[in-house]
Amino acid sequence: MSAVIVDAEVVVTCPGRNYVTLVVTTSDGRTGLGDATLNGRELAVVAMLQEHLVPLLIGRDPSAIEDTWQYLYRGAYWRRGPVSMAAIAAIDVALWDLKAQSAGMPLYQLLGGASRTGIRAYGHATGRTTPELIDSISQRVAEGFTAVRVQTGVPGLRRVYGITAADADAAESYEPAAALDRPDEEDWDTAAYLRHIPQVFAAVRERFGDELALLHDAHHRLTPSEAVRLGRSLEPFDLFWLEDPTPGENQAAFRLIRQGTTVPIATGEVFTTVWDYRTLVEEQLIDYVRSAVTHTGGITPMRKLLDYAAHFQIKSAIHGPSDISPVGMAAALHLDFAIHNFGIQEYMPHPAEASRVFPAGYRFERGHFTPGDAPGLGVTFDRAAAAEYPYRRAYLPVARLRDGTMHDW
Ligand code: EZ4
Ligand code: CO
Repeated sequence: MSAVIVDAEVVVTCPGRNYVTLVVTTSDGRTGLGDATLNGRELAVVAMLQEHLVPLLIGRDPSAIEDTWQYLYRGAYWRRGPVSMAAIAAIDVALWDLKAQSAGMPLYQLLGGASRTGIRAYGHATGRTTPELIDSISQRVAEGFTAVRVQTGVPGLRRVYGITAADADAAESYEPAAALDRPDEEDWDTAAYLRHIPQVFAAVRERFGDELALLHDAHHRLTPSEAVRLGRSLEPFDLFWLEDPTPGENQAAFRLIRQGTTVPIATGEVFTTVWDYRTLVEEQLIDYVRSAVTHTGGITPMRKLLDYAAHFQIKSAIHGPSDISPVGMAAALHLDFAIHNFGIQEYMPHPAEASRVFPAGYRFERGHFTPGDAPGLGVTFDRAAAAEYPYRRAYLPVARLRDGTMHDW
């Protein structure tokens, strides 16, 4: 008789930040890992898994990945949404991990094999002032990165998205999800931002030359016309992309941006299905798909989404913040390695404690990753180490305008 799923355990751990991990065990004693981390809403996914999805897995055939995905997605009646799709993603990735382990192959082999020798990644640079930012970019370049996301403080604003707080450890604080009772508050002034950014990119280009790829994340802050103004003002500095210029719920807004500027556009880190991309892809309104394997239902739908995008000359740029665990990062790297339309991979280092909890086989060298050749995802989960770091409630910040009005973060 072929193996069945006998257990699926959900483990929450906080090695520097919260992670939700699914451990699927089969009757022949194999285990597969999935990442179900949804930053700031972690326990909602835990409940979705423990209360609703794990009971459906027990006794199922672990090799029937597509059928299990359809069973959980169509079978719920209530489709989409980040909580459901993160829960389904963890199951899907754990089943791919199991299948690749049984085959004795690294997962990328099951996805078609290597399409490249290395996975180009971009690192993160941040500074409250331009000299501080230049130092930060220099560090990334010294580490081997050939592409860097550049975020900067804005004069007159206390704290904005992506900027290290004065009292924080710069290496780990791009994502300020903080263990506080209430979200931290950042301030925002679009006019000040639009005035400041072009001179920052001028200084960065001047200092680092033409070759270094520069990326920037507007983090959903702008209207389409403001995005056009920003895009145009950055055209002389040859950006690799402008990310999330405007909130993505209204896909048609991207038509206005596309008509107004030639800056390449990346979006989708908060999207959860292919439907969120339909207008963007069919009308070629974006250049890069930012979805995370962890938040978009796993490897199964991500492969379909990226193959669909490929037919419209749109490339991958899988979300890789430190709130995706090394399990989710490994899943992204295997997919990156196999698909044809790979663009770039985001990389934000995990806290050092997280590397203890999730020993991973992927490697970073000269700005590029390789997923490793261990069977499956190539990541293990140290349960004893995980138990040393209990969950801590944490929230992402919010942003307010100068008069106190809530704005998009
Ligand atoms: O703010 O992952 O491009 N990366 C990003 C991230 C997101 C966080 C949210 O959980 O915008 O830093
Ligand atoms: Co982003």
